[in-house]
Amino acid sequence: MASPLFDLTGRTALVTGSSQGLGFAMARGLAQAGAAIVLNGRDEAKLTRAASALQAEEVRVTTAAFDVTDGTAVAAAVAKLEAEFAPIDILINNAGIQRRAPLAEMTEQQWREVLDTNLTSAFLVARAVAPRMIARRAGKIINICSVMSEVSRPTIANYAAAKGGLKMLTRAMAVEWAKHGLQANAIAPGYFMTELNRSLVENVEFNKWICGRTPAGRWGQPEELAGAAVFLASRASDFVNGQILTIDGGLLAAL
Ligand code: GCO
Repeated sequence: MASPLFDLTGRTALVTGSSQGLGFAMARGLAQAGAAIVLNGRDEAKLTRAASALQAEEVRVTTAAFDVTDGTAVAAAVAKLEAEFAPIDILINNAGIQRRAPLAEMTEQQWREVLDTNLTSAFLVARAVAPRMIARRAGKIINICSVMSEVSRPTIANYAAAKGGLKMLTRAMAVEWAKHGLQANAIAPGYFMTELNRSLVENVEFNKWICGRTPAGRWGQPEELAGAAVFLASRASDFVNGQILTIDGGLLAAL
């Protein structure tokens, strides 16, 4: 029997980029703790499949297909959800992409696409959701950072810059919104088996390096983020603000 501290019954969570991967795994974890779920993505077919999977587990779920980098679309989608589905109590800013390239060869488009999707979107969605949370004097915002909020590696300067910025945006949200009863925190995953990392997992040399570089000696599984998401979405974290909870098998602890 889970402690009532972690019970999300009666709460509604919007998870961006949640038709698959880490976003879907966290959405499912919140649902298993009792939350109603809004799945977001741009591919309606993927969203429908993801929603069906949750409905099969008797989850109250809806989908909202909108581009998290388009402020007008974000504002309209959030207004519609609040009016027609439920007030958004929990926001997980998870949407993220990768456009890998050596920095000196990186195109402006590769830079801007990653910064827009991985950083600016968190600002745009939080800006749409937070005023309503402030009016209700309660809300949980969870930004999905990365170990790349702290370190980088060649070919992902755009991703590391975005995730570093997202760490500081998380703290900025906490500083401005904690007095209104909101808690803004972040989860920083290490290397997880996702579609975004398929090319890395399938690269024998990179796979060997990651398993050696990570004290746990393996890649993370998406469902291993659910516990941290439930904690930061629940009453158990009501006095936690501006924190980055790293889930990386010990990677950042090791030289
Ligand atoms: C890469 C990976 C990483 C991971 C993750 C680690 O190219 O090194 O895509 O960026 O996705 O962000 O937390």
